Amino acid sequence: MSSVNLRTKTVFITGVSSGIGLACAHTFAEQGANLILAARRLDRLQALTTDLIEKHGVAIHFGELDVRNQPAVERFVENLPPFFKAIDILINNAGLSRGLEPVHNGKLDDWEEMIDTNIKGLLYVSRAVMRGMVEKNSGHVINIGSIAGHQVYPGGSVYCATKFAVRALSEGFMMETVNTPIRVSTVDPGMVETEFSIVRYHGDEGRASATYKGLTPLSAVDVAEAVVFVATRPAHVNVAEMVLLPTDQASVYHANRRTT
Ligand code: NDP
Ligand code: 8X3
Repeated sequence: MSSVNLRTKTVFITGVSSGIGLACAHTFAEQGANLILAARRLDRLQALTTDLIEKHGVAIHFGELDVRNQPAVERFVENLPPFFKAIDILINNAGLSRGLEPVHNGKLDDWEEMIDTNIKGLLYVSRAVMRGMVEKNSGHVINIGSIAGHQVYPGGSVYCATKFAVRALSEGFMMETVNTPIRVSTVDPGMVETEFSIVRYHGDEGRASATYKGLTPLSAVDVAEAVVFVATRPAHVNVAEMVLLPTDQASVYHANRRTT
């Protein structure tokens, strides 16, 4: 069976203004896919779109979107231009962590933001997009989970809970669409050096870079290439779950940090 050709596909990626989502936008555009790009930072979206059209000549629709805003998510999907209406692949990437405090010192705003983005936002986007996939009887949802959806670490209770939820939702979506050709996958990376830790530590770049000290983390491109692999398997193959770790990481507790 032949692999899926992305040239004929429309791919919707959330959270493309940075990190893994940005790398996915580049990698899927390189493969000739037409793209729907969303994030909150519109200036970055505009620059990215110009760059991708110049380099790859693909069709792109982009728009400012906060995935936590359910009516805005509905409007975004409802108002897609006709060429982009039939979404073939949804990459639920938008997400974040905030803080590393134990629950008894936890900041409520941080919890709300993680839960609203990583769980509820993913649900809102999936609901709006999967409706169309079920109608046309085809599609592929690829969720960006995390090693934090497999193991919990102190200070990560809430973030890990959101990523355990992403894993549960991926399994549930897969079961709910098993009588269709729709595929549902989760790609679950370990440490990836992006803006993730800067966001976690509310802009403290020193603390963020210490996260990766002495080891070689994954790059956003490493993850994007894995996502392209998942998306291009032949139609009868579903990579249900892929855990992708740096060679220097064996679990959320075990990392090989060199001192020299
Ligand atoms: P980045 O901070 O570099 O990128 C996060 C992206 O998500 C940004 O484009 C941001 O865009 C977007 N985003 C955040 N909140 C919202 C929102 N409410 N609505 C729309 N977009 C939003 O981090 P990563 O690339 O590392 O993170 C991407 C995903 O990968 C996340 O789900 C994260 O949990 C997951 N992950 C990351 C790992 C890592 O070690 N880096 C490891 C495992 C998983 P904007 O602010 O412009 O809206
Ligand atoms: C991000 C990876 O280990 O920082 O999901 O939680 S970790």
